[in-house]
Amino acid sequence: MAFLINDVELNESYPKDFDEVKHVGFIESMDSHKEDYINAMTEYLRMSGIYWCCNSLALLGKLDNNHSSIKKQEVISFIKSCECSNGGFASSQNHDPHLLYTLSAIQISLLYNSLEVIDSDKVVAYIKNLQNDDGSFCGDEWGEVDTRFSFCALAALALLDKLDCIKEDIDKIVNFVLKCHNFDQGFGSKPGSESHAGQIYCCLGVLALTGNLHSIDTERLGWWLSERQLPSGGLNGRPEKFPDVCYSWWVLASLAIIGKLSWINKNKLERFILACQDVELGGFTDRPRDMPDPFHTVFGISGLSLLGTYPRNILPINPIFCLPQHILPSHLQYQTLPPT
Ligand code: GRG
Repeated sequence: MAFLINDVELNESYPKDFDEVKHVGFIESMDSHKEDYINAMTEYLRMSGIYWCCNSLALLGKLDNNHSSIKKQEVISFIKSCECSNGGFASSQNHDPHLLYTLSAIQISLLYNSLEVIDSDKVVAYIKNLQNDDGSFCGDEWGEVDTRFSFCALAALALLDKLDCIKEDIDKIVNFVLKCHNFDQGFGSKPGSESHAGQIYCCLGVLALTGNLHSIDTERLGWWLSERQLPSGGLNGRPEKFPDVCYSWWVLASLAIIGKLSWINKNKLERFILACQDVELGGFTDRPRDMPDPFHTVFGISGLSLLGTYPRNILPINPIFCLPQHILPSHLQYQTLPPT
């Protein structure tokens, strides 16, 4: 009986060299599409979109106000315009505030060395208000609970140096995350939900930020994560799924946090990521020959940064915060597990 694997075949014509100039051009071109249909359709995630773009440029050392077409003052004014009366940030003006966009707003402010644009006391009040009795967090006032939001809440507080404000709740926050820990050692979005690499990254982030990485079996989790690598070298987010360049971040950052980055074949993953570049437009696609977008571009570049295998000018990235290491002061260099 033949086994069918959901994978892609890499062919010799796919790109092998990192085209930095094209990627910078692709990201900067996002700024000139303001009247486009796609731009209007992605208003609901604009703040995160700006974070993906700015982080991509920053990792390439190109988030320089004088040289980039993305202007610092415009971005900072945009962030300010999305601040809501309850302290949270919306994706765009006239949208509801959400933890996802609150974290993105903080990340962009840090990338521009402008954290003062964020009223941290108001953000703390906003985040505390979204916490539930069982330690979980809602993403917004409409009540969806997900381990992504536990991570967004803790990462936002950590970046603002305000984790102390919830110190009496840390145990229940961690307990909720551990309730989402599955028999296969992965984590899901809620108790009983299927393990998924994206949720694993979020849960490991919470455990790392609270000093609780010792409470899970990282050897077996390392197995689950390294089994995400397919014959093409690409990574999927859970069993039976196709590879996608974004898992070069979610899986690899998770492996980095638990000190097991060497448990996958780095050369094969690098080959897969490079094959996902769009040679004409620049940017990265989910799989070879699809359409590039800022989401897959930032996670392609971030994955290459973590791999550190290719002689290129991608700056080292922090596996918890998904920001360039050099912009994070020493109190934000949270401990990950030593390599094994
Ligand atoms: C600071 C990097 C950073 C993140 C903030 C929002 C967030 C915290 C984390 C998201 C983690 C997550 C759940 C990532 C997965 C995203 C994704 C590609 C989901 C697709 O899910 P499916 O089911 O795809 O459509 P598969 O690949 O499973 O078929």
